[in-house]
Amino acid sequence: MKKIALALALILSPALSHAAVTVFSDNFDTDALATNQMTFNGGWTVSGGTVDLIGNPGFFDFLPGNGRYVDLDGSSWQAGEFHKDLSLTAGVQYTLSFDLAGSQRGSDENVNINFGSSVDNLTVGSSVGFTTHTLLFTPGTSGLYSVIFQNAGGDNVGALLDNVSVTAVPEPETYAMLLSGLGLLGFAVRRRK
Ligand SMILES: [Ca+2]
Ligand SMILES: [Ca+2]
Ligand SMILES: [Ca+2]
Repeated sequence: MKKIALALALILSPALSHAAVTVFSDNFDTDALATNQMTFNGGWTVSGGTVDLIGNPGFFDFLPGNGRYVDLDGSSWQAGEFHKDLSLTAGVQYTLSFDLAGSQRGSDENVNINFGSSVDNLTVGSSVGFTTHTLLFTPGTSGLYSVIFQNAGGDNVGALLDNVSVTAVPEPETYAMLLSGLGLLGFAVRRRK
């Protein structure tokens, strides 16, 4: 029983310190450089237009030092909807974090961001560097939810996107459920003995 208690303490200690759990993380650095790129290692899909995968080494690398990143308006005169589905749990608060930069090519850009039912709309000046933004979402029911970035317009010059992540900090009720579940388990183990 002592061993079980120790194991449980080890399992629970990171949870009890309210450590954030990373659900999804993508810096685009392993994706292939290409205009109108449609294939992404992070499982993104592009619909209704295109995006470009640009950056290091020297492929339209407008902001060197960030590896590779996404130009949200591709090279087909139609900005694509950049879309990633994630399986999320009811009652857990999720934080979408992403770095957005201006086009670096003279035009201000407007980007609509959806995370589940949460919406944000950002206008980024051309010369703005990568800046971190966050958007919160707590699903009412468990299931698949979307992260969507949609650049307005279709002039082949878009805002730049990098370092997209979704993290979760479980609610106190989740811990309570977890602890009562473990308590029952301990009771069952004792009874068997
Ligand atoms: Ca990157
Ligand atoms: Ca482009
Ligand atoms: Ca534009």
